[in-house]
Amino acid sequence: MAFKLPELGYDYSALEPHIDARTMEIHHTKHHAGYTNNLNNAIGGTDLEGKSIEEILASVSQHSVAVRNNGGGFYNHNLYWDVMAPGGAETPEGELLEAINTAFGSVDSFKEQFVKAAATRFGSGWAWLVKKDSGLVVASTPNQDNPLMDVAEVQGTPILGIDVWEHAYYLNYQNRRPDYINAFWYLINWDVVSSRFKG
Ligand code: MN3
Repeated sequence: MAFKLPELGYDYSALEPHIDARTMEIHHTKHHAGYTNNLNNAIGGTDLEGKSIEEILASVSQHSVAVRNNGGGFYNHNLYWDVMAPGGAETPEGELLEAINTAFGSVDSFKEQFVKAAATRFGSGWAWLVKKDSGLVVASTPNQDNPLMDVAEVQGTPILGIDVWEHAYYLNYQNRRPDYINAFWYLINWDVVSSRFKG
């Protein structure tokens, strides 16, 4: 079974004015579709066929660069669309809120760390809220790497992530990555993040 580009479950215009419809459409139908196709091509006829994406990423150091880049790209964008789904809680609640407070002191200081990780990631990459056995941490990764990978500096389960590749914001924000990062807070569906946290 080949990996499949997911439907978003909402319109490309649903995240306006924070992320414009054209950016969403290109990001989904070109970039994410590209990672998905290239991942399928990279694993076709190998023993990775039929494995889950999580399994593939956990042993990514043993696979090709194409599997690392496109497997990461496939997984990361699935998570990104999911955590920005319209509706749901506007702030962290319940067990997730408690875990954020325990790890960072407050939601505001979590946000500060997350913004810093996203803003200071040099070049292309991602910033993450990561669930580890020891609690929550903020991390960032280059390119399409993520914390599920055995090559990642900080390993764990990503429960929130922001794409800071220029293709995620350039049409609307040009070079103003910080403005895009600030807008991201209006888009997060904390119910989705919570259920990923409970996983
Ligand atoms: Mn992207």
